[in-house]
Amino acid sequence: MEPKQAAIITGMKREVELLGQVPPETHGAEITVLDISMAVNAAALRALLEGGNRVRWFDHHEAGRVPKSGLLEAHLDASPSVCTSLLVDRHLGGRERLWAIAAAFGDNLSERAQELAAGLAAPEIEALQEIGETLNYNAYGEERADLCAWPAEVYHDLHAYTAPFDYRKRSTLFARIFSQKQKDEGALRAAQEIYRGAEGVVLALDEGAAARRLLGIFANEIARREPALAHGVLVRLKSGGFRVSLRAPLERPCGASRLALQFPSGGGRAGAAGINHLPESDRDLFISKFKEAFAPPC
Ligand SMILES: [Mn+2]
Repeated sequence: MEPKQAAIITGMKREVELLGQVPPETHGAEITVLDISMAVNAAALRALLEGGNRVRWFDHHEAGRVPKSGLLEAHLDASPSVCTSLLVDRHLGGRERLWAIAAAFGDNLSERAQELAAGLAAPEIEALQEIGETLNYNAYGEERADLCAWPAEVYHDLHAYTAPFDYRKRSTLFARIFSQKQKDEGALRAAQEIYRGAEGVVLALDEGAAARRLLGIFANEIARREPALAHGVLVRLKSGGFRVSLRAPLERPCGASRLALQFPSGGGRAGAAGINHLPESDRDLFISKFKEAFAPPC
């Protein structure tokens, strides 16, 4: 809406300390910050404001203390029904609503996205959902080489399109990411069920780029499909043993960290936790502890 000559700084999903990558000698610049927490970037923000830069910030993570400065314009809202694109949409008065809907789908706010999409035809809604979910998928990986395309490249490609439906149809970069996502989904669907009980399911799959990129999304998806069950995904490592990803039942989000902490490399939260390395010889022990940890009432 406000085209400017700009340098783009971006990262993978968990690379969120991005403001520190703005050269510290920057003065009098206009900086737009999207979808990263102000709390984790507080020191860099303070320095840039002291350097006389104007900063405009849109975000939905915990912000911490917001500095008082005439140079800072903050659009912050941590309520679970918004994402950064919906905050930008609010600021723009809905002038680019279709892109906002696509992005809301990408941030797993499909209910909000569906509400905003009321009145669109089903194939249009599907195209917006594919755009959001595919671009969100492209942010995941353990290292940069795992990503199908660097997000800045995606930005420049996408920016050339006015309408998302055109982008969905014509962008070859998008098509490449979309087909890789489908391949990864195929690889993860081949996961083998090694335990199923009244309290949950444990799956095993092989280590590889598909697991590195998609495991987080996959674990959330299977948890949603069977919300009464706990889920464990064992990724078989080439070097031996497993890396474990745990989700408590969505209907009873407790037990995951309690189970993970019974192993030396475990950690996490009550609803979602993990074990960095589970030796092959501890597999059966893990399954018996899994049954214990999620046996109701957990
Ligand atoms: Mn977000």
